[in-house]
Amino acid sequence: MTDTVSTAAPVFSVAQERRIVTAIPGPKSQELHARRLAVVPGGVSSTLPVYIAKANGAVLVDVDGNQFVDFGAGIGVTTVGHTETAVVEAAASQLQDVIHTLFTITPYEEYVRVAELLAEHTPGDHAKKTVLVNSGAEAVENGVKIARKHTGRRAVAVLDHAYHGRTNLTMAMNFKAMPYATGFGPFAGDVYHAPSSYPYRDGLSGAEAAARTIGYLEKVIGASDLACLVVEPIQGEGGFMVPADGYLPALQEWCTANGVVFIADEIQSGMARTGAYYASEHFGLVPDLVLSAKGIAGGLPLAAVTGRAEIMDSAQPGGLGGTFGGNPVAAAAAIAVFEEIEKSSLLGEGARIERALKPALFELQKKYDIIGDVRGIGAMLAIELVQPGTASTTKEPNAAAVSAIAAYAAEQGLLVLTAGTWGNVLRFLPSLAVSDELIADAVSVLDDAFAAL
Ligand code: PLZ
Repeated sequence: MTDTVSTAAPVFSVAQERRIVTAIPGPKSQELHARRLAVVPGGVSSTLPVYIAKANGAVLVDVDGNQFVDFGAGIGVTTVGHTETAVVEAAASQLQDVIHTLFTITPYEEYVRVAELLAEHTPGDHAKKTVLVNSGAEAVENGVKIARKHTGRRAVAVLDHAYHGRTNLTMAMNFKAMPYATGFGPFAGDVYHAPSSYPYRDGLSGAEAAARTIGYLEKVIGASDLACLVVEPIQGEGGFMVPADGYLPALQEWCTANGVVFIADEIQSGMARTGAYYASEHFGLVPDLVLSAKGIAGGLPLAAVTGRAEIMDSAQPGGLGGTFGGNPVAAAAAIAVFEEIEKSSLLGEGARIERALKPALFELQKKYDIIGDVRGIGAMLAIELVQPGTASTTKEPNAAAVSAIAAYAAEQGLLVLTAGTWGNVLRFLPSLAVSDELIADAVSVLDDAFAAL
């Protein structure tokens, strides 16, 4: 036994098990859904319209008493677990003290502490500074603002299959028009989409894919006009593609050599999800700017741009801010998340989850030939589904199978999320609180779902 491994079993207020007691959605959820349809626009959809009354650890409880094993964690937000005790206590205590002042009017310690923690835990040991904002998209917007100010250049480059948000600038940065951008233009200009590394589909080595990306950047934009390259080290909405070896370091090296700010969008891949604080670490990257959101505050809205002090300091006084950015309650929750990661050795949990889940997914792939690819790192794993008989040839996307499996799983009490440019990826991003038993249980549901296809 080593003293770095926590042996105290977490205590849960909800039994960590699936339990289905009604049709899905149940009668109370259906009633709520009817009310919702009258007052919430159709543009806001819900993957699984069961209305949640309680959540704890890796389990959601709906208003009808059904319990779901949550393999989505609110798209990678409740990484430390739903209603994690330390997060709840820190937020509750902060609510009693100060709820809001606006940091740019009268500051408070919690903001500074989060910036210190981010300086400590983002990759690299250079001097770093942080601005806190509300959402992932806002972090992307601010990263681009800062990079443009620092370089005096106009162009922004992103990669194919990327997802960066729903604001005007970030709509232009996403790969998929539908449903994120269609009809919502005009869009921000000077955004360029470069080819990415997608080993299952492009078959390129990291060096080959990097040469293709860099060739595009040099020809289509020209380094001297390029402010920043924004990259998700493991793409989230795109389908958890892990780039080929050497791809990301080559991009970073080219950016450094050409004065281009290298921005890692770690909004989905960060905060201990992959077994490292940031997925960048798996690739040996030291990004100029790192974007955090989602998992950073255990479920409260908070996001951050952390980066090299000299780049972050290029914005003029008053140039960065926002009413709720770095809200004291969200900041207190974030401090608790960082403490919890250390105290409960949560960096080991990503690897544990990968050990429990990934081999089981490879076993499913042996059984079901529509599983074309199994990929991901830590608690960020996915399978890409293709049409029967095409897994090693044309790899024709199979979105229908993904929808059918997600629907079957939901009826059995397992919430899984979809992803992918063609909607043909099932992604698994449970909270780090998910036990090996729940993972085995979820795999048996998936096995049944594939068998039932
Ligand atoms: N960058 C890598 O994954 C958010 C989108 C949910 P916000 N992804 C989930 C939805 O349907 O809107 C995301 C991301 C990456 C940026 C964002 C944007 O983060 O907090 O949703 O603005």
